[in-house]
Amino acid sequence: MNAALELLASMLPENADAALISSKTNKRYFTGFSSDDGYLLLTKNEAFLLTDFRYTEAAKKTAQGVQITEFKKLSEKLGEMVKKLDLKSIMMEGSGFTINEALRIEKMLEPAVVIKDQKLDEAINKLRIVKTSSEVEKIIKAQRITECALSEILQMIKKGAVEKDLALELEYRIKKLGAEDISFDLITIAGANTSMPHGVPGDYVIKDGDFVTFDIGAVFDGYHSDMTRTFAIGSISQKQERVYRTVYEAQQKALDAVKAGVKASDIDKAARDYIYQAGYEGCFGHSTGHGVGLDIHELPAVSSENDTVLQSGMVITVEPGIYIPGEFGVRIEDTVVVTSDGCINLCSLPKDLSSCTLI
Ligand SMILES: [Mn+2]
Repeated sequence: MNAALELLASMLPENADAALISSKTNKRYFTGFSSDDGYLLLTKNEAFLLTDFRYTEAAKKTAQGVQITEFKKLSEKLGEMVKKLDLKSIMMEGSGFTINEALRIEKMLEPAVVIKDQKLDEAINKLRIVKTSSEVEKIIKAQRITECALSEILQMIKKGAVEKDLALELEYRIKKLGAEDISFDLITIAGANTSMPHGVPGDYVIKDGDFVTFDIGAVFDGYHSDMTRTFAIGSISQKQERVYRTVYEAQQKALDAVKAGVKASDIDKAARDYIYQAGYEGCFGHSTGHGVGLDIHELPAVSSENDTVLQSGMVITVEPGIYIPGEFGVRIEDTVVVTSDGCINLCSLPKDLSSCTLI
């Protein structure tokens, strides 16, 4: 077994003989191997990756710390393993299986009993929420690719450009620069569309005085990056300028509040209080951030509801925004690593208004 698998095995409660893991990202987290199909079966001292013929060769090359176990019929193989390993009780992920799949698997595991609680998910989340240095390295690599790609197309962000052309061009460059994928459908929206936090790039043609929002990221070796910059095209109104400066300051307040020992909700509060006091209550309807890793949105949520205490090694986004429907919106987002006395910002592109003003 590898270190991550050993840790999880040591966290299995006494009444559980094994854990069965199905979700793609959790399988990747524990084995380094990514596939939609197959299961990870972990006992207290052994780990097996159950896979079918289509994935056996790739799994043997890539998967770490597990015995690759090929199956022709999953029900037969699972039954055989339950018997051979003398498994009496098995935990299953609450979030990795659909109800149909869980019912089907539960039958296959008989006579072992499936433990139905959240404990396995909690144990996995506890490991995944704090990143190792090698995980952080991968997020940094994804972020560098994103910044490089954005820098390459910066001169295209101007009057006359079409939103979806910018998204396409950026996606091409991100992949060309070595990313395995984009983090999510890239958001490159402009003008009145920027008031929709997750607007979809379309045929809109950028004009003078527009804000253009880029919420973008890449995936490197499974790990995501996430960054948002809002650009001003030519000259903007005083109202736009005030909103930009308010978001900029709010983000700074939130970044200044990040350090180990602080509650996630306090980071949200730092940004939210500043925005509300500036008169924009009701214009910031999403939370301030989220964890980032093998999933683009993972724990901890940086929201007013979440009192999780930040620990060194957590990777979170800080992304306040102000959105005025029908007019415009501004969001500024960085991804940071929490440290004992603050944070390390993984985003190095400037975000002050003069740097983000393009002609
Ligand atoms: Mn984000």
